[in-house]
Amino acid sequence: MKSKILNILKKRENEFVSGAEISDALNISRQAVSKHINNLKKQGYHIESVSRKGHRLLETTEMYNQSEILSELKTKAMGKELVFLDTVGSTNDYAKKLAMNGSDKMVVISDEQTSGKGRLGRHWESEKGTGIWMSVVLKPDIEPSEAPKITQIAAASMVKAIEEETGADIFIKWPNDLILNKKKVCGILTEMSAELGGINYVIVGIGVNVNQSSMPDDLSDKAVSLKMGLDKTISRKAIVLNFLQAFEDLYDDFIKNKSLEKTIDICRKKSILIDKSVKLITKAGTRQVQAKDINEDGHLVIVNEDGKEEAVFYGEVSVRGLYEYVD
Ligand code: BT5
Repeated sequence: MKSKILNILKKRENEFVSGAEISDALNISRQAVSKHINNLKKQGYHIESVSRKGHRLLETTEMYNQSEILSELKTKAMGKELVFLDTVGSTNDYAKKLAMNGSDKMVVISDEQTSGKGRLGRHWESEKGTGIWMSVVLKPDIEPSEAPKITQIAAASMVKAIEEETGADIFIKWPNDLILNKKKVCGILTEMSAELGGINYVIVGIGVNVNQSSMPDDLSDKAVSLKMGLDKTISRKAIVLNFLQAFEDLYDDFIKNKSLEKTIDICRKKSILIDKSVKLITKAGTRQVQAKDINEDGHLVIVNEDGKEEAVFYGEVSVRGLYEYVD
């Protein structure tokens, strides 16, 4: 309801809208209107309320919260159930607790993470008020072995989302990093709970560095924010909205039409690995190979030490000149 009131005030920004008009439009009491307006004020909205005139929104600075996102979200289902937190350990862990009872396509966003995590238990730096720290809960009826494709769908969707909003040229470092100016601007952590019968849920965690003015010393040679790269403040809300729309489109295409074509098209065009000599790091060891393609299943195609092609499902890749890696 708060987001509906916000929408009415936004459409008539700087104009007074009477409490009676809002209560008629939304079929709620005048007292309920006042209560919601007060809550919006507490959230930080600059709303002026004058008796016999009504309420007007004087907003200028951008707000990033649940009502803001829901009031503009146009997806069918993705993110319609949205949990927005001020602070949390990890949105992935929080989403996991809600996943069994929560709905498919539910989203958890936090303004800060105190123990954000990357793959293999690594730390993910998630400073307050600067980045997008978000997890999507999915309940797909697919084989567990297909779950890594969802990481590719998320990567392609986030490239689209950032490029649409900023005009920046973003690249994908298979399987889970997005790159701006040769440094990491976004990481994706896909976790899954599955049994023999199939998948219980998949959590796709996405971290985007948006408005940090600098990165911590230990990351400064490999990490960057959109603001640092583009020299301007970027709207986190706009990127979240773009992402949820793009992700819904590409994910539904995969689940309903069994098609990964649009996703792979983006992953190929935007790959920073194709045609490069790369170090492939897997549990079995480190290999120096040539990256050739991303295949239709989202696997990395490499030319191996014997000159033969191989599809790689999982691993880490390091590239000369990226993240300052020099052999
Ligand atoms: C990732 O792991 O890139 C996955 C990151 C996923 C973060 C999201 S935020 C929302 C959700 N909730 C969570 O708790 N996590 C997800 P990996 O490929 O393992 O990369 C981790 C490495 O990236 C670290 O070891 C650092 O070197 C580096 N790193 C840490 N924080 C970073 C940051 N903010 N930006 C860029 N690089 C970072």
